Amino acid sequence: MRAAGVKRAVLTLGALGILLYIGALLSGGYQQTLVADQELDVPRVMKRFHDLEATVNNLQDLKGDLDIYVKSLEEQNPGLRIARVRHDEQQGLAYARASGWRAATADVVAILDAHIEVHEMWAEPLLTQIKADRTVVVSPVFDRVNFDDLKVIQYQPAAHAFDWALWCMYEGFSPEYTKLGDGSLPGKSPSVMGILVAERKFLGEIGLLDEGMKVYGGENVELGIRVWTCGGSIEVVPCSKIAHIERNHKPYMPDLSPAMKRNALRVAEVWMDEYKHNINLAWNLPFENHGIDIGDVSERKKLRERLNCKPFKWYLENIYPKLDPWDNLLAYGGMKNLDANMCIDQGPVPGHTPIAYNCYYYGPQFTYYRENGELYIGGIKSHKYNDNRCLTDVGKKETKPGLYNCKEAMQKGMGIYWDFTQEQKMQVRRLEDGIGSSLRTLAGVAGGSDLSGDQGISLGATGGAGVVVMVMWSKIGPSPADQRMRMELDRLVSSCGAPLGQHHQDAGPQ
Ligand SMILES: [Mn+2]
Repeated sequence: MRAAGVKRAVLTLGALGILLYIGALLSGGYQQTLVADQELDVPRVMKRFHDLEATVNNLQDLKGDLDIYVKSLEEQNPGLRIARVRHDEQQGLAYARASGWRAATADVVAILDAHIEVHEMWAEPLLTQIKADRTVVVSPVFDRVNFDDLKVIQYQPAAHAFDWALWCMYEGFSPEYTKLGDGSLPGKSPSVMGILVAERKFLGEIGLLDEGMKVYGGENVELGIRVWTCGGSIEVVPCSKIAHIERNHKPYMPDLSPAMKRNALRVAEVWMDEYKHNINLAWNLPFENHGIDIGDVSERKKLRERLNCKPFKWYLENIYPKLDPWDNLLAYGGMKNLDANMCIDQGPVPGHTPIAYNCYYYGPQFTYYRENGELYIGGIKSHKYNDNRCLTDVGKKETKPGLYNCKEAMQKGMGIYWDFTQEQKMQVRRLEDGIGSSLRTLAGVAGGSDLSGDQGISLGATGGAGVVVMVMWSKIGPSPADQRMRMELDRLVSSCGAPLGQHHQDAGPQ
């Protein structure tokens, strides 16, 4: 039955090309892409490929043994033709997938991981969408297969999203979609997780994948942004299901972050316009001179120009409004008390008490200052639906500042808006209900001479004892392209130069 179903769909649209990407191997090996142009039993073939990957454990098995296996598949399935594309060295996921696309001849290509299996009738709902609109790129819904016991856990349909570091995640579909009340309808998605099905020629017209990316990561987000801004769309199709093994590690590299950073910086440079530095922020990289070679992006920039793609701002506003644009961020870095030579730190987690600590400028000391006066310690969230941890003035009687989710702090009437100018004392703004009825200053490090342990931070009335100078630093230099950042790293170690600016005058809790 399912063979007939697939064939019917295939007859409508021509042969269904299946690209299978077999991951690069442990020892920095090469990658292979199998391309099957066939009109037979897609699920069965997929399963065979999956079995193949499961049994292939070293490079040798992917040489002669693979040839024999491919041949036996063709013999068992007359009409099936499998082309294998072999690379002599590791080329990265985007390149490997693109080379499979180049070898394909069918009207539609499916780019899949090797460690998946498809459910019955997975192809038809995808092909239906593509037949109606050749510019739509579709993804099935992935069930999760445990890597250890191979149990299948059903996943609900969801949009494929990402954060500013370009890690992917699931998100609910839009409210408009939910209102329709029909969970079988395809839902719009800002990106794809990686697996995708598209009209072959359309995928080529819009630039396939960024083959300048290395190893792993980011190529799916690049595709998502590109498809949307250059005239296409992306849908997750609930009626199409596959099962995907979530591996406990990726075999091609023990630490993916160097490749992720590089690839993300390429996406930023080509597609993100005035928002590109958010990638640096998310990865804590200097805006300039970050020392990461991103390769040549000139061809990708030309592609964007040639396709006359919309600005990234349009994408943020219309396609991915849940992503916080971080456009009202004035500064980030660490915040140092010059007198005590210590930095503000989020303190123990779980917990709500920031501390003064020796400056080391890693995650727990990352500080973000927003135009509205909010000041986050210990990180900033990529999505509007996630709350940040605000430095708060808990109340008049409490002399220690707190660290609470901003919305929660607001509801409880705590002071979360701070006036800060470089080299000045930092004050929480007066609130109506009497908290901070006189402006209170973040001040004082208890036992300031002892720098060995956790130190208290306190709040005092303006002009009172313990007024300190706070310094915010940033790893980035001032960039004409981005006036948000006005501080320099060298001021951290030298004499803390120019003031941050007068930004606080027109800011406030509107
Ligand atoms: Mn995978």
